[in-house]
Amino acid sequence: MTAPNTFLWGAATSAFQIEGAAHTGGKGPSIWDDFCRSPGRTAPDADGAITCDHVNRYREDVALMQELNLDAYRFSISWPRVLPTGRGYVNSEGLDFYDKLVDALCDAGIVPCVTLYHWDLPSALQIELGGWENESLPQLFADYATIMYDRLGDRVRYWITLNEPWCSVDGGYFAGVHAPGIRDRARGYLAGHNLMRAHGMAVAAYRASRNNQGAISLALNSSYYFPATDSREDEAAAERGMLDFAGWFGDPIYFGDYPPEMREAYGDLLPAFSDEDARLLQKSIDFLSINYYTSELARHDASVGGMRYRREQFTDRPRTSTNWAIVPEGFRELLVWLDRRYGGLPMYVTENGIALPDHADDAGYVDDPDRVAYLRDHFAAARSAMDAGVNLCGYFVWSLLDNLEWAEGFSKRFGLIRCDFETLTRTIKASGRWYADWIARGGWADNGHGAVLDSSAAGGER
Ligand code: GBH
Repeated sequence: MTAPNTFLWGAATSAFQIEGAAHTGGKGPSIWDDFCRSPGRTAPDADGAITCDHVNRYREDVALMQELNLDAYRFSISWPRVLPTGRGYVNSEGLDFYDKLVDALCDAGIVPCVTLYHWDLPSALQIELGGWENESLPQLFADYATIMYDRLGDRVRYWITLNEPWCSVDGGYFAGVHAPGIRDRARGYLAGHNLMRAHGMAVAAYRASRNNQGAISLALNSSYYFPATDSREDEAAAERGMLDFAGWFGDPIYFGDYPPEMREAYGDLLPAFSDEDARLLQKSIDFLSINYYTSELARHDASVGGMRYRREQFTDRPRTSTNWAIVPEGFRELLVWLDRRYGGLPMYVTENGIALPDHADDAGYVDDPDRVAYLRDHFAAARSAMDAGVNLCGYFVWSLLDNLEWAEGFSKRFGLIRCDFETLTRTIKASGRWYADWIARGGWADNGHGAVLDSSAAGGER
């Protein structure tokens, strides 16, 4: 893929977190609908039934995107809205919804970027087949993906197969705090393995489809690990941490296998890719897609099984509502690390943002200078990575609007736009206005960081 010559500034969301209409419109249940209904697994208010009611208000939301001057919008498709039981019967009302959304975006001049799987697996596939632990899931995912390529691929040029497989496994199978709520390392590595195989097959299906003119990737997430001390042991531990985090799913989609250090450390816990799997996975991304929120510390610890490091949190940093340390310089380091390891691919930041305890005034307006500062500092860190050679082509803020933060419920607000969950009224926050202005002024161009594009050659503003 050739890098587009226009930088895309966007915002991101996901289906379960904003759509609502969880039990209407012919949609089938997902593992997240089930998880939210299991007593004690989530915050009491965690419920996907209504959330932001985006299914019924998408036109208003697209108009708000225009007010924010967005070039692009990243959203996800709910697999069980399209295929209520995950396979077989197609719910045309669900497919029509995404078709209309893409049309509305195109009419508004906003580039759609589609994620096929942002964690909301059709319940039937979990109950009947055991979910991602079943080796037949990858083919079912590729079949579903093909339905979406066929229906939307004439207008959608940016595709992301899976959002953050690291989170699917860490939350869903290691910690058990996300659906399907399992706590078992071997089962987690197996689920992660089938997620990788699903990505490989879905990319092959894309490249074989009639609508294959766009670019496809997988959204990685990673903290950056700084060594806990400047000892050589901790420096090596931090590098192992990077392989364990970013490399776990980054290496397969670029090299076709897990990092050799992980294979050595985890042995039989990591399943083997067949030659066919490896062939499909190698170079299976046209661009790198990375979601970043925070950085952590790694300390050498031989008593920790596997990769022999201990994760620690920064103690000297301000923290967000989700209790993550704010470390913009780790963002720069992460982008550079990915660029070096994965051959200088074009890169998109597909999520970055902050949850804060917003306070709305009587008119619903939120003045959120800390969100502006977070974004400004992370934009600068990304720009500095570009100065170090990273070919960054776009940046999506998480999130367009306040939404359902998974098991944490509605209290963690990430939006550029406030959503009042009683009235469903949307109000652009100060950060949203700041972002609209940032985009209007050409991003970095007029903000003291130099121009991304040579403005004289491009004939003025972007
Ligand atoms: C993303 O997950 C999701 O894609 C999105 O749906 C979600 O709403 C958004 O972020 C905000 O959470 O947790 O102490 O190990 C990102 C989740 C955040 C997981 C940072 C790893 C590292 C610190 N990641 N986290 S910790």
